[in-house]
Amino acid sequence: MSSEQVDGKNLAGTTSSTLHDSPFHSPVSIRSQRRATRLYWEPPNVSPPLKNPIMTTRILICIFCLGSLDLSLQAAETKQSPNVIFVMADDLGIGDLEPTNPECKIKTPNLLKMANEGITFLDAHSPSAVCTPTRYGVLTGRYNWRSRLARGVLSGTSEHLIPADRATVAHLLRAAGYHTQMIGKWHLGWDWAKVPQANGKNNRIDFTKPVTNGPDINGFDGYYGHCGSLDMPPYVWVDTGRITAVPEREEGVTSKEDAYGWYRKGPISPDFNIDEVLPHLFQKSIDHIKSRSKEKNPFFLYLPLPAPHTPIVPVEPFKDASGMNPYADFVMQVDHHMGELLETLKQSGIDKNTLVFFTSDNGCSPQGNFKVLATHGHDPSAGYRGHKADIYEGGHRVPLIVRWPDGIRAGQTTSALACLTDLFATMRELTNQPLDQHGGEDSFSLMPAFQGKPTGRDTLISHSIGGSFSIRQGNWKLCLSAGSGGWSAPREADARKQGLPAMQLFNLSKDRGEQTNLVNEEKEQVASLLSLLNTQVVQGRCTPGKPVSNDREVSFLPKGVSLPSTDVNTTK
Ligand SMILES: [Ca+2]
Repeated sequence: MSSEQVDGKNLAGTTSSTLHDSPFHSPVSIRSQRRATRLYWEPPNVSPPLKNPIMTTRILICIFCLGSLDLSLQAAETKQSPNVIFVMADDLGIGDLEPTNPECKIKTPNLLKMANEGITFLDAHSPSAVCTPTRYGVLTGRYNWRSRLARGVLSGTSEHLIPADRATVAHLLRAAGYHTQMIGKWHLGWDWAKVPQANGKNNRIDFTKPVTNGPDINGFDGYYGHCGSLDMPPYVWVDTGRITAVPEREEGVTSKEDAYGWYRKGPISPDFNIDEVLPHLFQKSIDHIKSRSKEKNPFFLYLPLPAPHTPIVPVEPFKDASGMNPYADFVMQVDHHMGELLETLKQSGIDKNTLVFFTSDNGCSPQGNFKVLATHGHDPSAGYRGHKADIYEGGHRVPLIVRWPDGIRAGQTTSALACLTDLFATMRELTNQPLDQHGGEDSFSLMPAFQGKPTGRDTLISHSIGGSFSIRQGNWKLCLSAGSGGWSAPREADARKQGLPAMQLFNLSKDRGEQTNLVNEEKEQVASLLSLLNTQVVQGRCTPGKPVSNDREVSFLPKGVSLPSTDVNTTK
C-alpha cells in the first residue's frame, strides 16, 4: 500500500521515523470512539500659508476637493476589494466533482452550483502531485522544487519550510489591507518546542510551550489548525502559536482495523476528535467569516482541508450516502460543508463581493480505492492516467472552480492552462500591487482567464513525489521519468528493470490518457522541451524578469539523459 514519505536527510529536525511508524506495523492502536455528530490617505501634504487669501481659499478648496476625491476613491477601492477565500481539498481527484467530470458518479450539488455561478478551469494543475510541495507553491507562487524540499512531504513534527523572508500570498494581501487567516491543515512544518534529552538531543515535543515559526511568520495575522496530514501525529490544535490542550494519551487506527479510516498512532489532545476535524474546521471558518464580515477591511481566508485524505471518516448523514464507499461519502461531506460556507457568505451580506476558489492539492489517492469506485462506474482521475504522487495527469490535474458574482460572469468553463502557483500573481493584479515586488517567480495572473482572455502562462512544470519532473508546452508533455515517478505502475525502479525509455513524450490533444510514448519519434520536440525546462530551472523563474537563485542545486535529468548540446554549459 502506498504511503507518503519524507526526504528526511535534507530536512533539519525532520525525522522520517514518524512516518515509518506506519499503522500497518503498529503493534497497538486505540480505536477512537467515533461519534455520529460532532462538532490601508496620507493626508494631502499641508502647504505653507499662501499670501493671496482668494487664491489661498481656491487652492484650499482644490486641496479639499482632491482630498475628498482621494478619500472617495479610497472608499470605492476599499469597497471594491473582494474578500478572498481559498479552499483546497486534500487528495480530491479531478474526476470526483460533477463540474470537472461529466461521468462523475458522486453527487456534489453545492460545488456544481458554485461552478454554474462562476468559472471552471479544466486544465488546472497543482505544482506537485503531493501535499507539502503544492502548499509551498500555492502560498509562494514559486515552484516547490526550487525550495530545499527535493522530494516527498513533511511530517507532523517537521520544522517550518517557508522562511519568514519569502514573500507569500498572505504577505501580499496583508500589504493591501487585508486581514489574513489560515484555518486547516498546514503541512508546511512549524517549530514545536522540544524537551532536552540526556543525550543532548531534543526529540520529544514540549506541548506546554508555544509553537514558533508557524503561518504567522508567513504573512498570516492568525491561524488555527493542525501541523501535518490528518493521519500524522501529533493530533493537536494550535491557535496562532498556542496549543489549545496538552495531549495526555496516544491514539491511532491501523489499516487492518479500518482501510479507509486509519491514522498513525501518536499523541492526541483531549479536544481533538479525528472524526470531527472536518466539520470543526468548517465551523471555525464559518464563525470567522461571520466575524470578519462586520469589519471594514477585506479578509483573506486560506482554508486547506484535511479531506478527503486519510483518515477517510465521513460522519452521519454522509456515512453510506454515496452507495459506493467511504471515500465517495467523504467527498459528499466536503461538498455539503462547501454549501454551508457559501450560504454563510449570503447570510453575512458579502456573497457578491467575495472571491472563492475551490481546488485540490493533488489527484485522488489510491486510498480512495479506485477498484471499488470503478465497479460503480466512477473514475477519480476522469480518464487521465495515474493518481496522487504521479507525474502523469492523474497526479496533478485538479479541479479549480472560482466564484465571484461581482467580478466573474457565471457559467463559464475555460481550457486556459493554470497552475495553483498562479494565486500569487492573481492576488497581485487584484490588489494593484507592483510587479517589482519580489516573489511569485512562477506565477501568472488568472484575472484575464476570468474574462475569457489568454493568460501569460503557456508552459507548466510538474513534479512527482519521487522528484521526477515533467514539462508541458501546448499539448506536448515531456515526462523526465521512465515510469510514473510516483505510486502507480510502473514505478521508476520497475520501469528501469523493464528497459523502458528514460523519458516519455505525450501529445495530450490526441492522447489524454498518456499511453503512446513518442520520445523516439519526436526527437526535435524532446530537445526543445528539455532546453525549455533547463532554461526555466536555471533562471530560477518561469516568469519574465531577472534570473534569481534556487534554494538548492536542482537536477532533473534522468540517468543516461543529457541536455541538447547548446544547453550543456548552462546548468549549475
Ligand atoms: Ca494531498
